[in-house]
Amino acid sequence: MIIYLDGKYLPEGLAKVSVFDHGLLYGDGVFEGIRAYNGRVFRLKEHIDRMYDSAKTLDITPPISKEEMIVAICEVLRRNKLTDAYIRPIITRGVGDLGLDPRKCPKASVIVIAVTWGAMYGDLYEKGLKAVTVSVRRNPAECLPPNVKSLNYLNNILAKIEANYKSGDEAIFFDTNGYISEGSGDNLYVVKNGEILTPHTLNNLRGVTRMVVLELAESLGITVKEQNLGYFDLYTADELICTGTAAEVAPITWVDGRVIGTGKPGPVTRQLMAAFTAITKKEGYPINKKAGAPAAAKPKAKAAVKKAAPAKAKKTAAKKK
Ligand code: PXG
Repeated sequence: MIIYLDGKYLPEGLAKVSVFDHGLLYGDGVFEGIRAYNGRVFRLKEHIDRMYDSAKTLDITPPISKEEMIVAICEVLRRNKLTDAYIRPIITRGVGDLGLDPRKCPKASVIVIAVTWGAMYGDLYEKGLKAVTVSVRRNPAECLPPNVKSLNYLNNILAKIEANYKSGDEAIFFDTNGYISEGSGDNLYVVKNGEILTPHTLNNLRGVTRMVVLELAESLGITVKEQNLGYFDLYTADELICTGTAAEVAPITWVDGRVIGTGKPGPVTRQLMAAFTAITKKEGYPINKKAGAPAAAKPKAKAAVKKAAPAKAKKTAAKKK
């Protein structure tokens, strides 16, 4: 596996970060989860924009531009010969000392990992997920805005731990006001009387998949309302849906012992699942240079020059012979 780390494309075993990196010491950094389908990176620009916005909120200056990040992502996919993949770009605060002060970290670090990762929930796309509400509340915006996709996922991990103990496939978070927020790694939607109801995005992550699903719902003529939702809406929903890059579009058919709707993925969920699969097949930023993706700039050019020199020398030697 080839990993991008601070300008270099390295084998997995050599891609190492410092123990003084504030990403490790304090969860001080940001990340994204992006998928590529069939040779194209889905909604790449939206993910990169969100990552740079998360970095800006945390006052981290990325050492490379958005364009350079896109080149690094495509190059990692090409070097690993991946056409369908889950991509994890990370920007950490970088190396500092053991103190908190970010001024001790002169340069942020960038990592890009890409792996093969199929459907996250396997047969649950047909059966539906069992979800459980959890007692841990989503970080309120006044403490750490859930819109920031930071490397500190302890709030989400606590939710996941609780869901695991309660044998739930996914956790459902409430915010500190008692409104539904999101899942541990996905956005949530209630379907009621043919309409989609979903929380506004102050108490959750502005999901890229959420944006796509709302566009798809509009094109399918399904009304979407962004509003506060509570336990009542959850338990009495006709259908429940969760969406995320990893989860894609998935039905929830059971919450805290209550069967949702018929107990099977409902018609609105199925429509959205099909529309989502279709859009991922036809849209996206091409990984392959020939199809329009930019070539890796400086690091690759340098390597090419270095390789070219001995090749020339060989030719000359051959001529001499
Ligand atoms: N909310 C949270 C808290 C997330 O972490 C989403 C919503 C969906 O956002 P996108 O843009 O992907 O539609 C996420 C997604 C996992 C996992 O294992 C999920 C995410 C990141 C890492 C792992 O489910 N983020």
